[in-house]
Amino acid sequence: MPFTANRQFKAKPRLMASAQDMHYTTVDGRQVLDGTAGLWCVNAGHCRDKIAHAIAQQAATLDFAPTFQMGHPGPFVLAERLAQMLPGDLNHVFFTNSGSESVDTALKVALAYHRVRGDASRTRLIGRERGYHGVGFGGISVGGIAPNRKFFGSLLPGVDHLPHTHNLEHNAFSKGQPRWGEHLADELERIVTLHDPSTIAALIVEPVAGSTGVLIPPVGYLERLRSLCTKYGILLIFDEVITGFGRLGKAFATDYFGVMPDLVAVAKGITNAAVPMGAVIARNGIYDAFMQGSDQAIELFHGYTYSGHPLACAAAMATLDIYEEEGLFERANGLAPYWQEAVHSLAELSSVIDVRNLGLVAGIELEPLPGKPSVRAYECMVRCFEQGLLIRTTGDIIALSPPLILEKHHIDQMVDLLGSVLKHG
Ligand code: PXG
Ligand code: PLP
Repeated sequence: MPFTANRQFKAKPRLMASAQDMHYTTVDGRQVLDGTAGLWCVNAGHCRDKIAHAIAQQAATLDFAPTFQMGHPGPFVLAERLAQMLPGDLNHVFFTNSGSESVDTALKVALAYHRVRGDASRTRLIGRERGYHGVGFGGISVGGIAPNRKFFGSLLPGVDHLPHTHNLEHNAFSKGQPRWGEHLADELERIVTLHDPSTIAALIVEPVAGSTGVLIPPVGYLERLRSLCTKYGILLIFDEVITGFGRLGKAFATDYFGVMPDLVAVAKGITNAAVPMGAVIARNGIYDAFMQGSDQAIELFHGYTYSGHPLACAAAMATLDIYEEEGLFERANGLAPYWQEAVHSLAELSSVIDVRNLGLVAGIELEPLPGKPSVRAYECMVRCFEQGLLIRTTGDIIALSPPLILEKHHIDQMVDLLGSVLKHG
């Protein structure tokens, strides 16, 4: 099993049998409120009819068409739609099947972009400590979660990392964006000076770091990264695998923060997780740089058998319809203040050392049990699951990221149950 204590799990499994809207039903017939939208991905709630029908119809009409030198209309229609959703000239889409593939695709496009423009010395990639960019070799190289890296050799060469922005001393219990930490973006200037700007291809960051335990960017920080990237000719990649499709109460983090990246990696919420899919969206200038020379030449030597799979395209179109028809991003935005106050009510518990939030995401950091890191949060997750709430934990941090269809009473229920488990076990 992925990222799971296999023997522990198999001794006492937690298995879901079905799901509808805000709830899972376990194999033993218990209802569990979904506090995590699956794994940050079921943004429209579970088993939506419209998506199920679209997939079924597509499977019966065109199951697959070859992707190399052939195609079908799905990805073109979906690409148009995504280009309209994304701001500015983020207009060109390359489809993948996961967030990890999106990250590898974005990094490869960035490297190739500089090369096709005759700037082939730009080969270095910059990530950030505690960053999660999936599990491909590119993603773990720019990623900054030590256990995800240390078992796997020397990774990609020529990678450097910014410091992370987490600081409890300055920022504990911030509501929304913390005020302290903008200056941490200036570390990019130090890295650029060390390696020389002419060697650096791209910087990749999660606008809000999710997997590592919900780290909200300080006020001004992303803006400063953008201006340094522009100053030094470095492409800025936003990994919006979690922040995309309404998590922050806007379609994308680029809208929320008003900061324009050059490339955006998405996955998860693009299909409401009903069929695996990811995508990379590039600005016009990047696309145009590849569309030079002979029109018989392949412009980008990259792609997957299942890029733009018909079932994924059908699921994505139906998902985007639901987001739009039900105004789910606006809904998330409207609920965010209530969500903020609710999750911050947990701050009074003695085991809680930080609460942080933005949009419909929250991180609740617990004081680790002496000598037993991660145990307190893991036990809390198990208790919550037994009592009917799904949460996600990483180390001693609890992450909440519910489907955007939730109601205020679901928020109350989540916070009450979690508070009670933290208090009484
Ligand atoms: N980038 C980001 C920012 C992600 O959050 C990926 C890339 C990789 O996507 P795939 O589809 O290859 O898993 C992710 C995925 C967690 C958790 O523990 C987070 C993710 C996946 C599974 C668990 O919070 N994020
Ligand atoms: N390995 C082999 C032997 C293959 O033939 C292919 C694709 O044709 C791959 C890996 C890559 O698979 P995918 O395109 O599904 O990523």
